[in-house]
Amino acid sequence: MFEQEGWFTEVYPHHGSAFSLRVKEKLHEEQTPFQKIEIYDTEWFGKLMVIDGCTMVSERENFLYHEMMTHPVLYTHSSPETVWIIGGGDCGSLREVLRHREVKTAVQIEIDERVTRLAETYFPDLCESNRDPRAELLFIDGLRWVKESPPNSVDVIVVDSTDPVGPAEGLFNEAFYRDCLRCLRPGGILAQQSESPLFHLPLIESMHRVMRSAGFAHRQTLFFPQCIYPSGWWSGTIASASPLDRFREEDVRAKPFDTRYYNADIHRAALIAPEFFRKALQHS
Ligand code: AG3
Repeated sequence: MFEQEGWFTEVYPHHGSAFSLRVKEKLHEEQTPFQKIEIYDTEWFGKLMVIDGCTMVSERENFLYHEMMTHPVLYTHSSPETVWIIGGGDCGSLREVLRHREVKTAVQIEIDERVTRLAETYFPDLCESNRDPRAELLFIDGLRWVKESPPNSVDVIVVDSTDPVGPAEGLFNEAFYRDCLRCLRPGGILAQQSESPLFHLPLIESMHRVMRSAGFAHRQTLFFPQCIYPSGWWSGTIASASPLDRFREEDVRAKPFDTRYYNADIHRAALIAPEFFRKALQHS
C-alpha cells in the first residue's frame, strides 16, 4: 500500500505515520555486510541516502543535522583539538568539524566503508574535506575503537549514528558511554544524535539516565527541525563529566566560517526544552 510508483516512503509503524519524497529515479541499491543502502534522486530534496529503509541524508536539508551535531558541542568545549566521529560515514559531520581551526585531528570511525564510498560518488560536497590533512577515515567498529583506545585520548566524541537498532544498537548503552568517558580528556564532551523528542521520548529519557550512571553528570539536549526524519523534529544530546553551563558565545558570533542554520541565537534557542520534555526528564 505504501509502494507508490515514483515515491520513496519511510513508514513509522509505531507512530501511525509515514514520510514520502517524490523520486525521479533510484540511482543505486546494495546490500553490504551491515545494511542495505539505497540512493535516490528526488524531485526537490536532491540526492537521498536511505539505510535499511530509513532516510539518512538529503542534499537539501542535511545542513540542519550536521551543523547541529557538531557546532554546539565544539563551541561548548573550551579547546577542541582532537575529535572522533563514531559513524557519520557520509562525512557531513566530518566536514563541519574541520571548519573549526582549533581542531588538529578528526578521526571518523565508520563501520561500513560502503557508506563513505557511496557518499564520495553521490554526495561529493559532504566529502569535500576528506583529504584535509587533519582528517583520518577508519572503517572499523566504533564500539571496539572506544573500548580499546587509551584513556584521555580525545576532547570531543560525536556519535552520528543510525537509529538505535541494527549496527547502531550498542551505541546507546552504558558500556559504550563508560568507554567514551574513559577516552575523553578532562573537560571532554560526548555528542550523540538522540532521535525525535516527540516520537522517542522514552529513548531520550533512558539515554539521559544511562549517561548519568556512566558518569556524565551534565547533559543538554538540543532541538532542531529535520523534516525528512520521523516527526520532522529531531535532537542531539551533549554530555560531560564537567559542567556544560556555557558555550563560547563570543567565538560563535565571530566564527570564521559560514553556516546556514547554526548561530549563537540558534544555539541558545536549541537548548530551551518544551514543557513536556522538562517534566519527563526532571528525574533523569
Ligand atoms: N543519522 C541519523 C539518522 C536517523 C534517521 N532515522 C530515520 N530516518 N528513521 C543521520 C546520518 C547523517 N550523517
